[in-house]
Amino acid sequence: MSMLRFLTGGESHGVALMTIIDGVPSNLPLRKTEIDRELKRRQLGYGRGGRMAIEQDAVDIVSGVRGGRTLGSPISLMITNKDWPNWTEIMAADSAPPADSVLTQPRPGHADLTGLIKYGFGDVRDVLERASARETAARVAVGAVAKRLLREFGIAVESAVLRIGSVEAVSRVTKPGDGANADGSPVRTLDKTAEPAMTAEIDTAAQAGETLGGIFEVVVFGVPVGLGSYAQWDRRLDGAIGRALLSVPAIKGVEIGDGFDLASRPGSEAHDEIGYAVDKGFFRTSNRSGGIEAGMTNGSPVRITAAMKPIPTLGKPLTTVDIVTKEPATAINERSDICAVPAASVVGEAVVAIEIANALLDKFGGDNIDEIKRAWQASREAERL
Ligand code: EPS
Repeated sequence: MSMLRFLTGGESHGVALMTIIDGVPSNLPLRKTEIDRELKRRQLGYGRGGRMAIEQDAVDIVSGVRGGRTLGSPISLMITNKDWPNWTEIMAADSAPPADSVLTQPRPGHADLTGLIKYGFGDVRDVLERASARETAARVAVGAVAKRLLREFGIAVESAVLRIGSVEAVSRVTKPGDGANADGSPVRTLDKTAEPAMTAEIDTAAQAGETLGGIFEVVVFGVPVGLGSYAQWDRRLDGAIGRALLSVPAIKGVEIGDGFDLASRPGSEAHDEIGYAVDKGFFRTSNRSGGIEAGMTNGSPVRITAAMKPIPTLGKPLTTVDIVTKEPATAINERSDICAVPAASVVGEAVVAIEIANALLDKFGGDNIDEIKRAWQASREAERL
């Protein structure tokens, strides 16, 4: 089920990144500044590379918004690549790239080699331009629209970094506003003790020609009961969230709630017991499930963690094979980030927001925002049985 649909297009060093979002209801207040704020957050983070010094990502709203409100028509967004003027020859649409620009040494861990084989190319650039994590800027723009929709219903999607390399943070997102607090940290952690150790580990990695991965969490506050469904596999919200996060470049693992840790516990310590109070209705005494049971939100905050592998473009490149000579070679080393976990946490918020917004529209429907609010209000009253 997809009420909210979108595609992205654009190469990392092409003219621009684009997206068309279909299914956003009418009369939703939406401003360019709100989208730009999210794009800016994605660019930040200690350990990012030279490209982020060039770009100042900002959106052009091309369609679907008039007078600061959505029209219910497709919303087309464009993020121009500031770097494009430096790439007009190599990335030209209608003339061959210079012969000396051809890249033939694929990076282990990136899309390069498999992409070359799959699409029948002889230049790694034909693959890396689209496989680049720059695409996530477009998804963050879509996520900003989804977040704006969710805000109308008091739903907030927040995140923080829990690990960078070997350094673990103990503080977690526990209340609305913690995500904004994490924005105040160069590594988006809430753990002030871990922060200097994290930045030091990034410095050490940079000196060694290394890159670093990590773990971040995304928490959604204010979710109503019953987003998603057990009735059909592709309506299970945990499945949709898992897919969305695993489709972000370099994400290799996703946990909902206590995730892998639940596997080693007895059943009596793995679930969330049910209580009832007149003032707040049904509630859970814990949140081990991460707010999702049987593919549906149960009213507790939705809590997700995701693991990011280290970026495969290394200052000290790995061994590969030149696709022309078939001789051992060192992998190409485009400038890159040392660590992009803080940025990935912002991307994580975006893709989760899109899935929650999609599930919300699926449940409450409606062409305009007021219609949806009426259905949402009726459902909230029904939560108490
Ligand atoms: C990125 C832009 C890219 C990379 C990075 C993410 O820019 P460039 O290739 O010009 O340096 O910095 O992409 C990767 C790390 C990757 O492996 O693809 C961005 O906008 O986020």
